[in-house]
Amino acid sequence: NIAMQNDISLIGVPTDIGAGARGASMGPEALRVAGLATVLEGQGLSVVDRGNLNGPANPWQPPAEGYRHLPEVVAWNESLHDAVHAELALGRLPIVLGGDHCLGLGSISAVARHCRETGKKLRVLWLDAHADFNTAALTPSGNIHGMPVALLCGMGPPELTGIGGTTPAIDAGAVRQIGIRSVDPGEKRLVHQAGLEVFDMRYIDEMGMRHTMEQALKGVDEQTHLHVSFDVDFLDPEIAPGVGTTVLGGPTYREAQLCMEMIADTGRLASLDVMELNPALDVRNRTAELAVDLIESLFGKSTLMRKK
Ligand code: 6HN
Ligand code: MN
Ligand code: MN
Ligand code: MN
Repeated sequence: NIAMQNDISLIGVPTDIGAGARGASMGPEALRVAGLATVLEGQGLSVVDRGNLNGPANPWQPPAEGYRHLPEVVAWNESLHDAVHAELALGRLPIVLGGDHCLGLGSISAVARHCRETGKKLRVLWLDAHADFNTAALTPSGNIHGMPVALLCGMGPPELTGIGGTTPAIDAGAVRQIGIRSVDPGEKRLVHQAGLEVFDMRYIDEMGMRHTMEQALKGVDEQTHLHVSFDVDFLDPEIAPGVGTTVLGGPTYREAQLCMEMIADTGRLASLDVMELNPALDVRNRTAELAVDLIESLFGKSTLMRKK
């Protein structure tokens, strides 16, 4: 792990503006209460909590022309983009405490901009039950948390796809999706059309998490900026009930641990999103504690010292 940045910045983004259920706005505080900073410090990292960003309240309106809360989603993502970019420019490793997954747009557009500025090669691991690859024409809900990957790939309204100044913000080839098990019919066609590399649950069932992660991490080297966008609904709802859009049949505790450990082993993790945690739906902060436990592994905790 010698390559990994030691200075961590926590950025809370208390909003559920892109979600279909209220409550992800409480995610940042639940992660803090579950001990995130202390656990990272226990890994020898230096942690600064930047507190929470501010943004518009959730007006809880129905979708308009395929998007729910478009202007508010723009405002939150612009401010997150600036915050993440500022941390990266300081040479720090930002952890975004969501908030719903529409915030992946602001976060990853900033990471991509930083990669363009520094000549780094971007790899995004998208850990999720969902592909989040909808557009206004395809979405069954209008909820923008179902769209961030498509937005990053340049599909959507310019006020969102242009955040960070370059459209598309990323190339679809930079993304590896893992744990996918719920994709809407139109969204499925677009995933194929864009050539997104998806390791869905069927793949993980048949090939195992170890082989899956070997494939997803293939090509990651010393020039790579590795970004993990961790939607907590990636996990099986049996162990992670505190999310708004549960889907049966996700990775078990051991599979999720292995996933995190294999990412840690690359030593290339350079930014992280923790999204969709919904304390209003959780049971005694159990899902937040599980997320923190997995993040500990992502930052290198292993059961025994291992020679590398
Ligand atoms: N998430 N595909 C569904 C939709 O409404 O577009 C669900 C999206 C869930 C998004 O969990 O980040
Ligand atoms: Mn998601
Ligand atoms: Mn999801
Ligand atoms: Mn752990």
